[in-house]
Amino acid sequence: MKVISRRDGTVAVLAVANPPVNALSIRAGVIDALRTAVDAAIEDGDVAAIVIAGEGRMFSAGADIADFDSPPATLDRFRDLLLRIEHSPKPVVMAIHAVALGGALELALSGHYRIATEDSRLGLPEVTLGVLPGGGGTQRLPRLAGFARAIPMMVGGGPVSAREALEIGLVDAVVDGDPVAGALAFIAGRSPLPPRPTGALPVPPGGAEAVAAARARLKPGALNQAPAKIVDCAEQVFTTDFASGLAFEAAGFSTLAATEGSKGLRHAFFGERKVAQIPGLPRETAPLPIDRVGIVGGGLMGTGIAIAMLNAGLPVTLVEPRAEGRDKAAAKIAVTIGRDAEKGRISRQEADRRITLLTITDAMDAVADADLVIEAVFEEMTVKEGVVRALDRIAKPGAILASNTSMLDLDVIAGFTGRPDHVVGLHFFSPANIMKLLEIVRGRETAPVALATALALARRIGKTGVIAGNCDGFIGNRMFEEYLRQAYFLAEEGALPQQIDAALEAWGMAMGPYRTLDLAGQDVAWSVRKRRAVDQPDRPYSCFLDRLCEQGRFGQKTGAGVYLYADGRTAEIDPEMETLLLAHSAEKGIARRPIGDREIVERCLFAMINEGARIVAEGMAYRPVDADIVYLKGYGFPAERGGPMHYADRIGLPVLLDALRTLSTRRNGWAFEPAPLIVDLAARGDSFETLNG
Ligand code: HSC
Repeated sequence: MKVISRRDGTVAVLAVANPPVNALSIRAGVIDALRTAVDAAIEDGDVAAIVIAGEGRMFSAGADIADFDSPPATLDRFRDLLLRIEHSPKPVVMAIHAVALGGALELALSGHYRIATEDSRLGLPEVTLGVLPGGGGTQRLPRLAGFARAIPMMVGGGPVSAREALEIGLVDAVVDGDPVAGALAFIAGRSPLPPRPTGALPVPPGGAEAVAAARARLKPGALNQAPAKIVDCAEQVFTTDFASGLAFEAAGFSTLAATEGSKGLRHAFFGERKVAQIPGLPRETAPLPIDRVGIVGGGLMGTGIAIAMLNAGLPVTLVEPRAEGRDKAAAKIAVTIGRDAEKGRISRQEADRRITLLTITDAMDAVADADLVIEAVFEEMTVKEGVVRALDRIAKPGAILASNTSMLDLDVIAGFTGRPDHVVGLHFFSPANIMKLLEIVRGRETAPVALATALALARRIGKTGVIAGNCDGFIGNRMFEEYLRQAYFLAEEGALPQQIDAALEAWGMAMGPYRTLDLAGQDVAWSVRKRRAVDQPDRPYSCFLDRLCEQGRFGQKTGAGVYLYADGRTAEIDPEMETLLLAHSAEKGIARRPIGDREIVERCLFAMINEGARIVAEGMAYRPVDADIVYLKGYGFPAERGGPMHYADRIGLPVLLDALRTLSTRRNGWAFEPAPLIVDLAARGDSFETLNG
């Protein structure tokens, strides 16, 4: 039963019951069930008023995102329901608790009155999915809350609290406890309660100014076309009548739902949730409890990881042998958490509470009672070996031992312990307290419950955990290496670093490869290149950046890398780079040629996708979407493109395959030798999506 109907005196109480989030689904029959219940209540002579609520955890998370691609006539069933509620001759009161987002808030807006519990969040996040509020939200919200509040809510997508909603007239009362009891009391206290259709409210003033201000803030050429369309819809409120505004909005919704941007953002939404599923492991498998964390190594990484844990309220014991290192780590942690208090993100008391959760010591034994111990010591196997062997002796039975390695073999590390099933890799990205991605590395013997525990921990500390197999570079850096290799080749063949960066940034990457390298430290990539020269002599790199590194130009931290950083932050083009590149190309006998932006984007991305396909085929990523999420969360890949593997699907694998084959005939073409998985999928007419399960 998708809607539970009951009577309380003369009030019909209708509760949406579609766990886990009460999505207002057309395909699952929720909309039809609600329509039937509303019709019955309106027609029932004994019913004087109607309350609509949500059963369980929340009012509702909105329309079912999986319905978006249905034909407009199907989507209209949702809109017809809202009009039916709005025009009900009996008053309809919405009883909101916890969450009323998107279509759920639009459902609430179609009611005549709204009651919300203190803990409620109300918002129109459609823009984050590349669409607009398509259930009348763009026409009803400005009428109720005014343009100055409504437009930022729709363009920004962020929710408001129940209290804010009350202030702006979005809800009529905020209650403690049971929302239905609150709605019933609201009705009882205001008898008779007249129906009050939102669509019939007078248009408030200030529309033209608010629309002009919002238009001025739009980013030209943005991949997400929803903000501009939302502003157009808001304009309709004061330039046309309600019915025409609704029709304009409905057409805009379908146009946006068909854009690449919306498809990419929806793929990202579902993907982010899919990566939390471990194939073969029942979803209800309970993770192991983590109540205390030990971290060994108080350097940059260890300190960042400690801050991430403390911010989630987890007690941390940080072990650092050097007194100077301990002082530095303590200061860094206090300053970082203190800054959150200064900026008003948390209260001073909360900051103090978090800092008291920290113990810093030089004694490794202090982690004996931790449920999880993370080693974040120097990236050198012999150093890791000593620490991990000691930890295996010290840590209590059943505790998880994690390595923060970004490049060493996890199976070798697990072999230093008597509990390889409880060893995982936790590859944090720097700064570890900020970056959203956590690659969770699965060793040969890692138990699924240890992975489930790491995933739960990631969520608890506000990160997206993605499980990666134990291969060099895991998912992210292994694909990034191929992307960088092309960026290097393109530079020695004729493009300048600033052109390569600009082309990829215009395509949507948050930062081009050269600016990324300058930020991360050119020395890091240099050490990888040196390692590769020994490991993989048959897969050459361009070595022009090595010359830069030999001069100590390691990027932002040294004031110069590929770019110059006079103020320590802003990248300025260094004319010397062109001189260096011309000399390098001449020395290598490469005739430089003009290179277009399209070639830059294709070569960098196709090389990355090709490696992604190998990673999937080897089982190093469970599914292609796992590689997508790594890129969206950790590498500044544009969410509207849905991640590299999704982007490949959008181009079409046969087209990608043709391009790979052509590129494989050119200079250094070995890097484009098509991955067998792409060949197979293209031959079968399949896509990466078919492997996502
Ligand atoms: C919208 O409402 C469009 C409207 O303007 C109407 C347009 C007009 C006509 C349209 C008709 C179509 N749909 O996040 P969790 C799943 S756009 C489908 O882990 P939490 C989720 O995939 C919508 N599924 O839970 C997951 O599935 P799994 C605007 C949805 O407690 C499961 O529910 N609303 C779904 O951490 C649990 O989700 C939003 O953008 C949905 N709307 O967080 C809100 N929402 O178990 C999106 C969730 O199989 N949702 N699922 O992996 C959220 O932000 C979060 O889910 C909550 C709960 C904060 C609600």
